[in-house]
Amino acid sequence: MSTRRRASGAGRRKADKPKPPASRTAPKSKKRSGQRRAGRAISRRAAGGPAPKARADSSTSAGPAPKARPRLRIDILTLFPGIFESVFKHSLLGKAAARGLIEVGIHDIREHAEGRHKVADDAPYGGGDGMVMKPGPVVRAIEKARGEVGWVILTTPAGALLTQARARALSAREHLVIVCGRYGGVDERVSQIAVDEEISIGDYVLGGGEPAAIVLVDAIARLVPGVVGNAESTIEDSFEAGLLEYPQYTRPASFRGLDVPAVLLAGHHGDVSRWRREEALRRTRERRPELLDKETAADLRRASKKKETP
Ligand code: 6GU
Repeated sequence: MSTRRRASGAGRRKADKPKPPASRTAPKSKKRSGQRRAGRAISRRAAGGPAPKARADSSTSAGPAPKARPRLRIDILTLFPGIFESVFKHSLLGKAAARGLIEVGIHDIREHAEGRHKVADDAPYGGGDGMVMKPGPVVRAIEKARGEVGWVILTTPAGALLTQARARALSAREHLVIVCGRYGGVDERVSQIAVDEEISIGDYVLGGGEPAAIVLVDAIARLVPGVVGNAESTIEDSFEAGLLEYPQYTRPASFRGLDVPAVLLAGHHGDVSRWRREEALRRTRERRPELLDKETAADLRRASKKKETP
């Protein structure tokens, strides 16, 4: 279905998720079925078709990890590889890696820089603060890491906002390459030549893309089948239903004068579900009203009406 377009000159469309409107390189197209980088033979699937379904389910069973192919490989390209060491060792991801579900590689972009000093950044043309990552080392690092099906993501505050839906889609891929941009930015030609998608983790500016990459990997990894114990637990998360999560309680039933809501102690599953849904809606309305689409707003009205007329 997706006809791969050979990028003419610098024009290379971001497949899948286009860059935010600022993009000058992306020709307008309603279709998300995308094309990838120019001049590279790629599989249909990699060419921006629907993300691959999770692979055959033989490895989800409990017990010692099957040491076959991991479900997801993630390669991170950075100027600061040390940042990732302890983070990934001490997280959910560390355990997933130990069980062979996810494989993570950290790569120093500077290794692809030239000259005795291995310079990987330079002052911006046109002036301004900060240093800009040079295109050569970044593109070479990407080309070495991405293989045949690697989906290349650049972390940048100028990217499209990360959402739970986006994280879920990315978790179904088999190989992600995450390039950590730095504060001053990355030469735009890197995106034109070798990046499939630019992602931001929120409307604030970080000193570098590394913390964003950690956030991204965490959000994606826990959605890979088998990483979080109970598959249902990720389905009930905040945002999966488009709502914030309902309040949770554990023992003791009374703490410093605050009691756990009686409905949770009574053991009536239907009542508990209803209560949770109402609480999730109430919280969302109070804290993040923009998350409520028309449909949920209607639900919310129904829920609060029921409350008023018992
Ligand atoms: Cl991905 N990078 C940087 N430097 N700042 C950010 C960001 C990314 N997302 C939000 N702020």
